Amino acid sequence: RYQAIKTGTGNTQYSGTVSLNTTQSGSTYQLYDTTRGGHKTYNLNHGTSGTGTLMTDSDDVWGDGTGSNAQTAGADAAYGAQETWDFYKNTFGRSGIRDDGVAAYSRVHYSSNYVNAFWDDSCFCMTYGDGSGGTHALTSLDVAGHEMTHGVTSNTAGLEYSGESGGLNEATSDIFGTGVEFYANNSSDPGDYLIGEKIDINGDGSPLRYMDKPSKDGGSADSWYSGVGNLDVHYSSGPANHMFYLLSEGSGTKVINGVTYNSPTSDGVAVTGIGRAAALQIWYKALTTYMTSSTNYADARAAALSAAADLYGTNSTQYAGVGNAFAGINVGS
Ligand code: ASN
Ligand code: ZN
Ligand code: CA
Repeated sequence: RYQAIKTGTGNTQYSGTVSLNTTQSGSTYQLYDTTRGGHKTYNLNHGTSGTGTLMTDSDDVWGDGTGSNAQTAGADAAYGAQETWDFYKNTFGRSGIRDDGVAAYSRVHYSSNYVNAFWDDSCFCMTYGDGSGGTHALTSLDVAGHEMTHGVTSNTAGLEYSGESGGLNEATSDIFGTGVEFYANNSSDPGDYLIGEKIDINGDGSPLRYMDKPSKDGGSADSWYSGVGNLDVHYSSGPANHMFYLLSEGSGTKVINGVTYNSPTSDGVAVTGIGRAAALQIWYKALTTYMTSSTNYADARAAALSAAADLYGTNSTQYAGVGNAFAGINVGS
């Protein structure tokens, strides 16, 4: 039967009106992007297993920008998958989560009022809940990029999800989730060093996490200390998130896309940033070349230094920047 690649319109909840690649099958449109490894978006319709049903539509306009329209979460999820695919492909030359050219799939409307989103290696798929009240799905760009990055991490370094390696696993998801958000350059959700600022998970408009000063969330550590691996992985991620901010932007006060950051260092010594683009390249190479399942904070410093040496040389400002940013979180000297 007649099949064609189409350009649909997504009326998302968090990213405004976006273009989505869809598939026309007969007189029906499917939320199926054959141009990015074959990504499909399914509606679980409040179920918790299987795939539910492939999202389909009669006019190729998806959602209405509100969480009360069932297609809206699908539009956000499809957009998140598209931008995450493009970020990894165009930034690192990585072709999908396994780097094999094959897309994962996404499922929306998981359970009821479910306030989380998660990657699952066993189905090679992404799942999104609808959030409290059922109308604030956890489908923002940074959350989508965060969760799918868990798949990249498990297919590369394999950082074990506990102790210091667990914190580094979580931070890697925040780092590349933030990379996706900046990459998308979407005026409704401009890039920032905050995680989950669009999904109102706290009910007061505050983000889940802050990379410039992680302790602003009330639980995360700003710097490494000997017991940091005993924290929940979403808190032991703090020092690595903070290191990435320092490496990218430097310490002190800075305004980016209208958000004011004020990043301290553990020793009070100012750090100069090397730019987000180089910081992303260093972290990706460290993750995919030097980190292993048991990498801790000291090992992560060595991995990032090795990556910076490979990419820029040991006499580069980027190499020195890695040492300075880790010193700013009390790792190395
Ligand atoms: N949203 C959580 C996270 O990515 C769910 C999980 O997989 N632990 O950290
Ligand atoms: Zn995570
Ligand atoms: Ca963000």
